[in-house]
Amino acid sequence: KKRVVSGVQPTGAIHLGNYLGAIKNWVALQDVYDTLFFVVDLHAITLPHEPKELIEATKKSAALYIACGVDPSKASIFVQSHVRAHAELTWLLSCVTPISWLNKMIQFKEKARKSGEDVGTGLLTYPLLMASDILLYQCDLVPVGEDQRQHLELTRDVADRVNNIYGGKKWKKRGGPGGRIFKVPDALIPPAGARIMSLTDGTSKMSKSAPSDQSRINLLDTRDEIVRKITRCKTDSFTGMEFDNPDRPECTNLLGIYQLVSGKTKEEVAEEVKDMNWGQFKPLLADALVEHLTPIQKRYGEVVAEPAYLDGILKEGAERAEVIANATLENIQNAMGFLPRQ
Ligand code: AQP
Repeated sequence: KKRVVSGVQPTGAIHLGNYLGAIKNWVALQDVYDTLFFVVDLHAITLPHEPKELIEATKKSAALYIACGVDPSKASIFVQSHVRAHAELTWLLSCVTPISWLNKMIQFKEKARKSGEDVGTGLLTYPLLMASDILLYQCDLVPVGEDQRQHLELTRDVADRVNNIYGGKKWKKRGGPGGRIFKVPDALIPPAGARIMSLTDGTSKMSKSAPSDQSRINLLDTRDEIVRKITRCKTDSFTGMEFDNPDRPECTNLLGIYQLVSGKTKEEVAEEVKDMNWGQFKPLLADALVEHLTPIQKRYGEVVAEPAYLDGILKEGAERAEVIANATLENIQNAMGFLPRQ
């Protein structure tokens, strides 16, 4: 089976964008691929954070993966920091990656601009932690949204560079088995329409870090919160509802959300809503969201009510991940000339 890895940062509440753009797709992937899904807590400290919130968000994220349908009997679910090889490999990769490659990363430039002068080094080297997340598992495919494409390209370049410098015959000469150190992964492009936009601005993505909670639906929002957010979300003065009108980004976004949570096709939705006005469409969307999220919230309640169950899953997941990750780490350490520990 081909292998797929992916993760979400525990930096705040998991929202509808994370769910429709990532976690919901994992549920389909776990039936086809060998999958590892982790809570990427090491990534969550690149910007200043509150330790108490991190530990809570980490537990919450893992519980939500399961509540959304990620099945621990099919996929390995674990916390990134529990597998130490992630941090160790990042150091090794940082020593073979030119700084100029990292300086080119658009996300770094944007986040550094917002954070000012005291921005941590981790924000620059973040893509190498992501490269470690992927390369440690010798995975074939990585589901990536548009915003992560550049980071995956970097991962591929770093893998090629390590394979060229330390792999193959050179590695054999150093006493290693030779061959390739890292598998070079490909992007798995998520299904179309999976980019969910803000409820207050249809041209910017729904995001955990946006200051206003009104801009997103969190997976654990109550019925009242969902209804209130949908009632207040940005609209326009056109009549009728339609997809893909460039002057109506909010309309396209909300219809897209409705399509994904109702399980209908785009054509079915377009036909159903074409003569509606916003006042008719909004309650339809709010109801569909509540109906879709209620079973997830119920399952979430059951998972968090049994902490030992979640602990057990995370322990098992980390143990399985560690076997694969440590084998890769050992290979690259040997190839780089580190004295093996006896
Ligand atoms: N709005 C979105 N639509 C579709 N997919 C989205 N993802 C995030 N936002 C949307 C996907 O969720 C996964 C987890 O991403 P992450 O935890 O690395 O966070 P992020 O991509 O930086 O986005 P967030 O969650 O909103 O956080 P901030 O506020 O930091 O930008 C990824 O697969 C991502 O594509």
